[in-house]
Amino acid sequence: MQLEKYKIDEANQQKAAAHQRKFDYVAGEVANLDDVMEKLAAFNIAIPSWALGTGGTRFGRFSGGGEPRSLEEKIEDIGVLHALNRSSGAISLHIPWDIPKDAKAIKALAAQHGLRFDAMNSNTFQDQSNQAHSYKFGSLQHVDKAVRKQAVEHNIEVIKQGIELGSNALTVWLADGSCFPGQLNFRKAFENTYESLEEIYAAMPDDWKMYLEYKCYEPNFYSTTVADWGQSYMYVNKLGPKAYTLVDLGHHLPNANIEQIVSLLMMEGKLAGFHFNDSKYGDDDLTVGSINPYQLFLIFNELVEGMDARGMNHANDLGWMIDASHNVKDPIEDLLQSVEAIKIAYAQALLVDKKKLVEAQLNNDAALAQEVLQQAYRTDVRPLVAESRLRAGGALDPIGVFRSLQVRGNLIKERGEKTVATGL
Ligand code: AOS
Ligand code: ZN
Ligand code: ZN
Repeated sequence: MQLEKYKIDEANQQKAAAHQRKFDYVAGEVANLDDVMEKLAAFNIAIPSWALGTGGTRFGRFSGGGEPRSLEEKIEDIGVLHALNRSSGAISLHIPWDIPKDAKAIKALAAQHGLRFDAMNSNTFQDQSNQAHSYKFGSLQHVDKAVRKQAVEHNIEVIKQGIELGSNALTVWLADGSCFPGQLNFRKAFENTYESLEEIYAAMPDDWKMYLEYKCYEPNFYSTTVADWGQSYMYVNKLGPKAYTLVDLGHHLPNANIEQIVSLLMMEGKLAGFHFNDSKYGDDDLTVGSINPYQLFLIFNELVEGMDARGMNHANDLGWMIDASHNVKDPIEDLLQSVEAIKIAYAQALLVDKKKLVEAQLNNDAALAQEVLQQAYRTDVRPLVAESRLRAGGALDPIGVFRSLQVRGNLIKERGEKTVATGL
């Protein structure tokens, strides 16, 4: 299934006049309009291969039908997303949920849809049928060297597959930890994990990065061996210049000040990038911006400030990925919403009057600082984001077009009603 450009253009025609009115209105208010439009156009967010099917929970899974049954079909779905929003030009694979049997052919198919391969994700949190040792009591932390070795080798295999595809980053998320007090020795678990990570690190090409994710709980409920940003930072700092800390928004204790974590990791040159999602309670993996869009804006405000202070390229110098999974929405519509929410927060952060904010900070003027931030946050930047899509050949109203062209219906016709995305 491929979306024809002329159909998107036709749909845009119907919305053109109303869009132009809204765009002119907000554009007139934005002093740095060209800069904002240029940066929005360059900003892409990688789609995780596991988000294209209904994720479900451990209590059940309700497939919407027409889900991708292979890596090729996942790439096609991301092609649809990218055709609609022109901002989803990358895919993040998960091994072994995705098995790129013929790397050349997979790479060519992705290129056909304008996609590149973002970070590769390894999986040592589940047992595969062909595996010698179990990860029930951890992988890189395991008390048994043979289990650690198996997990290290898996990660090295993922790096090899990534090289073939042109990726240049490995994301390591560990479920390692313990469920009960006394179950493990924290220090030894850390040391084992560090030693395993060192071996993986040594196998990475020089132009690769390791992204080490942290998570405070789940599936282990007493301790996690990379539990928070400080612990991840300890590992990546010891590992060396190719290792960075990845922030997944859902992996913090309630009310953590994520924007402050982001700012400080960037200050140390150790921020890898993001797994974007939203949550009310824990690692809910809900649609980005569905619960707390103000927090997302505050994070982007720190990102823009920090990246500018360090002379970084917004689009390329950090890893931008979505990590979401849930039960009730069409996965493609959900991802369109997530990408849109990220671009809105980014656009708002680009509108912050930095000069005024710095002045307010130097004068200890807390009220003015809040005014400056909320002036940007409360600006309706949706027409700017839509205009950026339009100029890049995308849809003014991606979900509207997805629905009016009956994309899901066509996918169901093509793939069937009872499909289960591979790996989930
Ligand atoms: C798990 O909670 C982490 O967020 C992982 O990044 C991710 O969900 C997983 O790798 C997908 O399998
Ligand atoms: Zn994640
Ligand atoms: Zn997570």
